[in-house]
Amino acid sequence: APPRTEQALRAAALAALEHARRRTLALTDCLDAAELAAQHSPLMSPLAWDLAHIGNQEEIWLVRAAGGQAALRPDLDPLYDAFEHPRAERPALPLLAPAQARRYVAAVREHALDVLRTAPLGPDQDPLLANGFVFGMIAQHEQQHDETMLITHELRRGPAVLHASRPDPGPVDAADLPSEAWIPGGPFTMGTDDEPWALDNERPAHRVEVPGFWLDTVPVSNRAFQAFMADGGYQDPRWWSPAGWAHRVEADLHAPLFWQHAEDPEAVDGGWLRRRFGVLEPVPPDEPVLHVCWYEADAYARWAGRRLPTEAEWEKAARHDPATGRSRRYPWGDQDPTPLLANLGQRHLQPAPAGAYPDGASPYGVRQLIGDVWEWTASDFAPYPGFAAFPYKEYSEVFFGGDYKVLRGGAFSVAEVACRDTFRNWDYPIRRQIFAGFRTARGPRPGEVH
Ligand code: AVJ
Ligand code: FE
Repeated sequence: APPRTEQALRAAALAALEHARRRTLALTDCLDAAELAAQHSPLMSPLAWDLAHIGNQEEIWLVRAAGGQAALRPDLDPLYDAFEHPRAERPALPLLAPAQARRYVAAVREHALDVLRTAPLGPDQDPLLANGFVFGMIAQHEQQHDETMLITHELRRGPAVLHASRPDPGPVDAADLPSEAWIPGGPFTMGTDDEPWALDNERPAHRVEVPGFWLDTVPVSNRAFQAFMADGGYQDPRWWSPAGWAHRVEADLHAPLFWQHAEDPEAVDGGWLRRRFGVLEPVPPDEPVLHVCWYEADAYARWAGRRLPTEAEWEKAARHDPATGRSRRYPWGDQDPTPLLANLGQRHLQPAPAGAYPDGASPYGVRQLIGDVWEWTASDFAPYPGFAAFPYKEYSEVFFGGDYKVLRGGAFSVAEVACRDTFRNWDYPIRRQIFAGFRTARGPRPGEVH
């Protein structure tokens, strides 16, 4: 957890901001100005838009709101307001050229660090500054856009520009694990009041009664998903919700995004290739399935005689410590993630095999709840009882209302600062370019002993 003395809070905020900036620059310095200004998919902004938007949000919240300083570039606010122009229209705006955007974010950072050097950050300050919240919020915001930019890199055509080692998670013993874990019924504490940098939608903490259920020990693998495909799962409306089937037909879904048939199916285990950050490679059977939409996850679960877990089920499996009755920060306890516990932070550009990271398991023996792939849940994005928008309605509140499904747990693409058992992500149920997979659940069968 971020430390509580002012000096330590200042150091933690500085480290979080600098870490985010290194990642932002790594994702943008690898492409030329034309590629940064181009739109690689109508679903995404030009990378140069994300870059300047990162700076603009930092100017608004750190320089102006926290620092009380005059605006540097008020003229940029409407160009980089995410609600003013849909992504598809952004390339036509009079945006800063990539070199100008780089200079702008660097200038904002100078001012923001001046504010950080002198701002009072103790727990008794105004809630924007207390425990360094607004600095943590802006570091998380930049990291979230770094994930968005990584999605743009995934969609981009052309030779690979990003490179990373394969995950090295130690021995993987998925075959020896029980396929599901029993999470006993009873209340647990969902959400948080005391995680200093938790965002508004994670608050407040509240007790939730969760009946006992079974949860997959590991995320659904490519091998398991290919069994659904081979069984005609994409062709059988029985497995799909009505809205899911309509979308399946209209969008002609027949495999996860970025998959294509191998020309010589005999030569490739399972017969499928995938494009991953500019490289075409065989689909690895043991990896968690990636780039499926909520409708595909829901259909797979029904085909398997199961269902997606609710958000409360997911969070109980990830947080509840049966020994103490407490909710913790991570499946393995309260200590910060390390490379032996979870695949986070864009250290690798793919998930580790299903069953990896035994040290990161929850007390119930559930693995990879944090990192590797985002996990679709059954739940709509909605406020917790007692929710209060903070510090702005457009972070969460405008997305409530049933159009979005919640994803949990973070992926290899997600930074440590923006990942914890309470963190909530959301997207439309048709979205597939995000780094999303899933695991399944079921209730107890009548008379079943566990
Ligand atoms: C939480 C990932 C859905 O990207 O729309 C970025 C994060 N909010 N800028 C998004 C966010 C404002 C948000 N998600
Ligand atoms: Fe944003």
